[in-house]
Amino acid sequence: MDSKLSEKVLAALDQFRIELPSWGFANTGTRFGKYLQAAAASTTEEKLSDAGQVHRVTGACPTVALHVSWDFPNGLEDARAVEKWAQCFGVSPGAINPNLFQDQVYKYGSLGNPEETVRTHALEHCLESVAIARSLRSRDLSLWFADGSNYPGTANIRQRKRWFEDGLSALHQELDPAQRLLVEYKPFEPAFYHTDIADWGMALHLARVAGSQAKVLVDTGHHYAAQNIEQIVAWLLDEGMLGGFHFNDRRYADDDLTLGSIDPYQVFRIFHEIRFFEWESGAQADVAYTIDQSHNLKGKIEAMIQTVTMAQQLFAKAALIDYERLIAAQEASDLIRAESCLQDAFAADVRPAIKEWRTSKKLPADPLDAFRQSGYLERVTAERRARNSDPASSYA
Ligand code: RM4
Ligand code: MN
Ligand code: MN
Repeated sequence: MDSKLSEKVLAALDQFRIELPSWGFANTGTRFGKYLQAAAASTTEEKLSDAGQVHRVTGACPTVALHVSWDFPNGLEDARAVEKWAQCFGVSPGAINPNLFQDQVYKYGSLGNPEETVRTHALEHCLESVAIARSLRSRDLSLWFADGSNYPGTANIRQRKRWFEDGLSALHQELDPAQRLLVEYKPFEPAFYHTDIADWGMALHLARVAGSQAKVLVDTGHHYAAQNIEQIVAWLLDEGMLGGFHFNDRRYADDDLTLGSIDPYQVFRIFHEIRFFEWESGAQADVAYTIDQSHNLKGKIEAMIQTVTMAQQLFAKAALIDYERLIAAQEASDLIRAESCLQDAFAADVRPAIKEWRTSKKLPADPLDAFRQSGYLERVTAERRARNSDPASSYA
């Protein structure tokens, strides 16, 4: 690769940060059960410790997204301890995710529940999450609602929409000026007939109604198989409404597989839309990149390192697209030349330039190998084995 191109890769990697999900280090499973891993983290301290390892070898993951019910079992009271562990393991708290799907009261929904007491309970949980975010100086409150119904006629869809509008607006009023609400959408699961926030149009509507600090969060697994995700990304960018991503890959539904394992060109096309927007607007897109994966079979820390490495590669490839050339080809409707701008960048081997970037930052040239050599996995496997032989009931 010539030096002009490798400079582009180095500059892109300097700007690329991706947040780790605390729940990605825990034993998670499918609705059929969990295969337990001896090394899985079960406390927040362990999750942050594992995240710290990923950041140590990649240098690209300084923050960790946290799930309130799993990481703050005593709510706000736990914030100081979480802050201390994060600091101790060299990471910072990232997005705060309220948990609005696990408590028994949420059987018929949270903000969309027909019972007012449950809607109030859900809002209070969100408000406490804002307080946690404030106390940890976290910018984003990241909301995913499992609300929906399983059978036609069983829910008042329009009424529930209005309950969501009211709840999110009330929540938005409690934000500090620099905080954001990210509204995630998902077409189905756990609800199988209707989901209250099923797609990006619904999330966009609710974010607009909630207030100016609310944006849309795109989870790459939360689309129908043939949907053009990068077009959604382009539209949200153009509307100033793209808040962030949950990255994962999938073959069928919300499979939460490691990024780029099935379709790396999909992720590249998303990065292309972002880079194209940045090139045209001259400003860096204010978008939070976060991983949201469930490592049922792969070793959790290794799967995370693999994901970060893949994300860096695909982001670096997108940074090689020649936008002047692309625009000229688009304007001339020279389809093959335009398409090859993307294909050439995707085909480039960016790995040597990425190694160069790592070395210049005093990071290991091969993060996975460095992790394997470190002995960390053997140590935590021995320490955690006994606890992990006892299947717990919660998702993470
Ligand atoms: C959902 C969604 C949320 C995540 C939960 C665990 O499908 O992706 O973002 O918090 O799973
Ligand atoms: Mn998600
Ligand atoms: Mn999901």
